Parts: sequence; C-alpha cells; structure tokens
Amino acid sequence: MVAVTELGYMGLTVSDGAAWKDYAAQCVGLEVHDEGEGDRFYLRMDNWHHRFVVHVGEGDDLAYMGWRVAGEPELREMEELLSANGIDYTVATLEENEERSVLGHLKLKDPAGVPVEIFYGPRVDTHFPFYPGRRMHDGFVTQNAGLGHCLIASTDMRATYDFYRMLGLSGSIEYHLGTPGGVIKPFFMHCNDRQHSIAFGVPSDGKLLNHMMLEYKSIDDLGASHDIIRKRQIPVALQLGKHANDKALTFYSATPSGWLMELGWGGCKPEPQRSYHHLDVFGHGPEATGIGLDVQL
Ligand code: MBD
Ligand code: FE
Repeated sequence: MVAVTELGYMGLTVSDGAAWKDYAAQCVGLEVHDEGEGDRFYLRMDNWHHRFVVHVGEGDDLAYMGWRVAGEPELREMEELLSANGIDYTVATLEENEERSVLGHLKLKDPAGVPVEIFYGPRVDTHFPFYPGRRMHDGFVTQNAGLGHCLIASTDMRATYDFYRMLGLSGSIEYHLGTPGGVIKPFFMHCNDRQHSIAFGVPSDGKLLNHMMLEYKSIDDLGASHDIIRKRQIPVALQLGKHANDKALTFYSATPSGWLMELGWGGCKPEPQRSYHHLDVFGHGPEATGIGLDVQL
C-alpha cells in the first residue's frame, strides 16, 4: 500500500512579513531566503530549496501542508487510492509544480478543510547548504523525519483519523488531558522516524494551525532559542518540559501570527504498540493562557 513518507513542506499566510523574517532568523535560527517575488519568501532548514513558503498578505494561518511520496508511481497510486475512497482532488499543472518546486503534486482537503498537498520530487539545492539565520551549534532534525510536526484543527476526530490513516499514517489517541472545558483526547500520527508528524483533537480557536514543532539536533540550540525568546519577552504558553509520548524536551511560545511554535530537542521514534498518558514526564507548566493550548500536561 502506498503511504506518505514525510511532512515535507508547509505554506503559511502571514500579515507581517518583516516580523516573521526577524522571528524566524533570530528566535528560531531558520534561514530566510527571499527571491524578490514580493508576495512571498522562503524559510530553509536543510539543503531543500525551502521547507516553508511564507505568503505575505491576508491572514495568519496554515495555507497548506505538503506530504511526500517517493516518486511518480506512488503519486499515481495515491490518485487511485483517493478515487477509490471518493475523495476529491486535482492534479497540479506544470506551472503549479514549478511554483512549489516539486516534480508533481495533488491538491485536496482533509475533512476539516485543511489544504493538503501530496507531492514527489522536491527541489534539493545541494550547492546551497543551509546557512542558519543566527549563530547555531548544529542544524535541525529533518532527513528521515520530515520538517517537524503540526497540530491542526479537526471538526470530526474520527473522520480526520480515517483520512490520515488512508494517506498511510499510523497512531492513536495518546493523551487524556484536562482543560478548562473538560477532558480532551488528542490523536498523534506518524509515517517515519519522527514519533508524530501530525496531531489533532485540541479545540481550535478558529485557526487551522494550533502549533508546529521544529527539532534541533543540539540541546544547546534549544537553550539559545529559549534565552532569546525569554529576553524578548515573547509569551510562553507552556514552559520547558518533556513529553511522555515523543520524549522531546520542548517549550511553546507565540509566533508573530499568534499560533504557537514548539521548539524542541531529543524526540524519539514511534513505538510499534499504542499507549496513552495523563501527564508529561516533567515540566510544561502553563504560563501565558488564551493562546491555544490551555492544557494540563
Ligand atoms: C506534543 O508535541 C504536543 O504538542 C502535545 C500537546 C502533547 C504531546 C506532544
Ligand atoms: Fe506538539
């Protein structure tokens, strides 16, 4: 059975491009790559042409997620799978593929309306190695783990689970968490060495994107980001702590778009069998409330 292999790229809409360039480079360490198109710029994490397309204009949310398959035969198999499941999709034109810097892709929507793209053949610029936006000890964990993970909105958790299961991801509910509105039971799903590439089941405040997580290879880069974000007094929703599921040491702070960035280090691979947790290993104490993640971890 065909299956996606990684969360390969993401598109974001942002209202303040200048704030995003500064935040991405100085707080996170991403490489800002602007080709002078005016309405967009790129963020790099490795030698891919880009991992993020930042569309400057209206809105502050996720524009699309790009899920990778190995090659053209796999994309064809994906088309057959989507057709067999009655899912509407369009095949991208040559111009659309050039715009995304991929050899081929399909465009569709998940059950909550999140724009999903399934692609093969990203542009990899081996002549143009990653050059971090600020001084860094080491780079980001990508390779066989994709760019990171995101927590997206879901209106029907079973439908969302079935949809991503169809794309080839595995997982389950991994927490029962206390919130001001009652217990929530979020899902976490994986398709490679990253313990989860997608999560859903946290009530949405109207945005498609609750948070995204990027992982450093060195704990020192996580520490440096934490120092910079603290020094800038950027709101921190959940303090440093270690997750029970992926074992990553992370903290969550606000991006210039309002949704949260989870920066982390030390994530593990998925386990073959499912389990769930009531609390994290340690930390993740709540701090700034009302920015999307008022959960008792
Ligand atoms: C995560 O990455 C996360 O965002 C939450 C809420 C719980 C466990 C792992
Ligand atoms: Fe997360």
